[in-house]
Amino acid sequence: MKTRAAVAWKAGQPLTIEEVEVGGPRAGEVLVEIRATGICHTDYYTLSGADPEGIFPAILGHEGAGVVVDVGPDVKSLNKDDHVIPLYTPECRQCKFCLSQKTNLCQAIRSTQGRGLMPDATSRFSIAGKPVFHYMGTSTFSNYIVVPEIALARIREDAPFDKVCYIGCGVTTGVGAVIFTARVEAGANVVVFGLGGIGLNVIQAARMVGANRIIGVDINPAREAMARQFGMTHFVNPKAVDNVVDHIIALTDGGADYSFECIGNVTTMRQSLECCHKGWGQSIIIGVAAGGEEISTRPFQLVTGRVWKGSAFGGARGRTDVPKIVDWYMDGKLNIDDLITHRLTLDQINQGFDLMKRGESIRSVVIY
Ligand code: NAD
Ligand code: DAO
Ligand code: ZN
Repeated sequence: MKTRAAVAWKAGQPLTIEEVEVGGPRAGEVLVEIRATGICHTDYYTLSGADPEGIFPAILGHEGAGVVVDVGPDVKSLNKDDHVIPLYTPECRQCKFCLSQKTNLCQAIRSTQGRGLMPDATSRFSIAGKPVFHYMGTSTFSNYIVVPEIALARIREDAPFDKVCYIGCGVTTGVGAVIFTARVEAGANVVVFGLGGIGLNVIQAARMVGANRIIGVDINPAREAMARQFGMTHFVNPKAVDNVVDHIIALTDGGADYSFECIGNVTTMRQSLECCHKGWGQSIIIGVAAGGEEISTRPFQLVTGRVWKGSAFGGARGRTDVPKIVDWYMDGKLNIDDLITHRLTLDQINQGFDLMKRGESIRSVVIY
């Protein structure tokens, strides 16, 4: 069949809207009509050329929601008309990683997904007979996609696509980092570096679990008002203080119990560790730094009890946890609506990237 999709032909160039051929679902695969997709910083990271794994031409996008149109042979857990969120971190429930219960990083399809291909090492997308690569196993900038069954979370049918698409990445990444990775407890002091589409979700989850002080750090003063609405108690603009680490240590009576880096900058990653409380403070790295970047600190920071950890997709096991996060939104425990600042058509998708680059949007959502 044919679909409309925004194609990334080359790093650094705007996407163009094309008619793309989509092959039907093969064994274990599902054809999904994407109804809405968010535009995340990671799509920009890949499009910019900073992503060492970036492959072109490709159909980007990894934050979607839609409806099952057709299922291939051997698909057992999904049927036509089911509502789904595609998962760039799948959950096969059978690989060593899934069975360990220690990580959400299922490896069942990792090697082909990382090469922009389906598990049988081919692409379902083509233009004029030439293959176009998948992206993160999802490619939600296409109206129709083919996805392995293990990379789809089935969600309730009353959840609005134009809101819950954001659970496909940003909401789950921020909320999950607090709940699944750090397991922040009530009364903890939390510091969040970067108050964008991820950081604001860290903030609302910290409030949800009953954190005490929630300190937000951002160089964009326009982020303060929204962050306060989501639960931030103190704002720090690094440009307005002498030393951001000393400032946070003073604000938190010795340092953060938990800090979250939601920028992707190795300098703020160091600050995020070093503002943690001696003996127990944990720094969770969420931001993705450019290829080749390295982090550093004095090892004594770790010897004296601070912990450096990372979190991918919030530590969430997608098929298990994403439907729960949809319930939290539908029950009013999470605010997604106010984070979606712009709604666009597919033809306007490059405007979404421009808004993000100028720091004017939190989330732009493309509605098909
Ligand atoms: P965003 O652009 O919406 O937000 C980033 C925020 O950081 C902005 O408000 C910006 O003003 C602020 N900022 C930039 N430089 C700063 C500095 N030096 N000091 C303080 N604040 C600064 O981005 P986002 O969508 O929230 O994504 C944040 C990061 O998370 C990106 O690196 C993205 O690739 C990554 N990410 C990681 C995962 C994961 O699973 N680990 C998932 C999605 C996104
Ligand atoms: O299993 O090696 C692996 C890859 C896991 C990918 C996790 C991606 C999380 C960070 C990228 C940001 C996604 C939007
Ligand atoms: Zn697995």
